Amino acid sequence: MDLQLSDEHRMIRDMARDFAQNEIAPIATHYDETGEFPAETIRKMGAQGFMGIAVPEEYGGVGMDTLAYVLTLVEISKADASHGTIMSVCNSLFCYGLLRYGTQEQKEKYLRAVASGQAIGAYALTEPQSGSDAGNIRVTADLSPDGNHYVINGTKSWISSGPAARYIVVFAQSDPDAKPRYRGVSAFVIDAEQAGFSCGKTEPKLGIRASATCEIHFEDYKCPVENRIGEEGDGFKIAMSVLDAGRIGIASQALGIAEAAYEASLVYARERQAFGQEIGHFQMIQQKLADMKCRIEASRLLIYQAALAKDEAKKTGARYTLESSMAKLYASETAMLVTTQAIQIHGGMGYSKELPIERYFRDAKVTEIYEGTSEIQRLVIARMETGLR
Ligand code: COS
Repeated sequence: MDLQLSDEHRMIRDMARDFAQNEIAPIATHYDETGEFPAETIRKMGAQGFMGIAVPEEYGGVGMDTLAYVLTLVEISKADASHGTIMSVCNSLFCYGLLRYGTQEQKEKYLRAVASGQAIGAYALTEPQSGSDAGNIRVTADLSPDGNHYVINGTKSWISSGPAARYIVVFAQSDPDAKPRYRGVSAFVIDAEQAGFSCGKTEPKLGIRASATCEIHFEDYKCPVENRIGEEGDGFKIAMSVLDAGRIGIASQALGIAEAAYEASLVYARERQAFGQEIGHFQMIQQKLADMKCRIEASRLLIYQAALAKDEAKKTGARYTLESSMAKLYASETAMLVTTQAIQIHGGMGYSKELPIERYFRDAKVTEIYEGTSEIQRLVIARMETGLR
């Protein structure tokens, strides 16, 4: 694995860092406290090209690779994980799926709008009864007798960016008799401004509070046949392969959160005095810092490996499920460990809302849950390694 960043990679990372520190970091606390959606900075990120980094320029993106996306997302998440969530969903869960499986017309209409930052994209897989058991989908998509459209009915839950999204990739059962059930799932791209779509309750969340998350409802929503992504019954595999890409994004978000917490801890360890000296002199603090640093750098390597595997897969068609799950598992558990230790190092100040440390801790937790819990990542890794299901 070549660990040297190219000039181009360094350039986009530095640009993202400047943007994140100047535009996002100063407002992060406000949006965390209010839970408002940060529409203005998201619009600016769209204008910078941050919503379609690995999308070719012909479809409104920046045309860079997955490593460029990772570097950018780490910087954004370091300033504020909520902005990181919105960015990750647009890039990975929406754009990647359409780029890989969409028709030319779908790419022109929907991919371009989201990749160029003109509209927000979302991804709707989870339902009240199906989180980890993603194949157990109850939302239905019935083909009309004239074969022109599907009628979609049901509820999806925990939809990141749901209240703000214009276009959403939705997974629904188009063949309820299929055995196993996941073989009856199809994927669609829907327009939230069409009749039959509505947003339900917004989730009050522990962390990533500025990234709006809600239920969405379909009531006789008419989805034209040309909005189906892939063939009928391909939906579950499309959902899973898109999550392979998405998990690299969440791993990057987790790394950004961990870096922010670690850097704050370093500064504090150099400055805070106790027992007549800076607390960084104490071995118990040193041990924490050393473990945090090692976990962060190991996460980075796993994420870069997954990013390279994903780009390689474009040529070979191979799956990078293993690399992606390893990166997500390790980076998210690192984010939780590092933010927990960061609070400990900061003591009372870490527990106070006067510093962002407690926000990092709250934001880190979701990375062990969404886009596949740590338990699901372990299951995926073990299945890939043993070949057993
Ligand atoms: N890429 C392509 N195809 C995949 C795939 C992937 N990453 N993962 C599974 N598939 C395919 C399998 O090859 C299998 O295909 P066949 O029908 O040809 O055999 C099919 O999908 C079913 O796979 P599997 O039997 O492994 O499905 P399970 O029901 O056992 O579920 C888990 C697998 C649990 C791993 C899956 O449901 C999962 O990832 N759950 C978590 C969902 C999630 O992350 N939710 C968060 C939503 S976004 S916030």
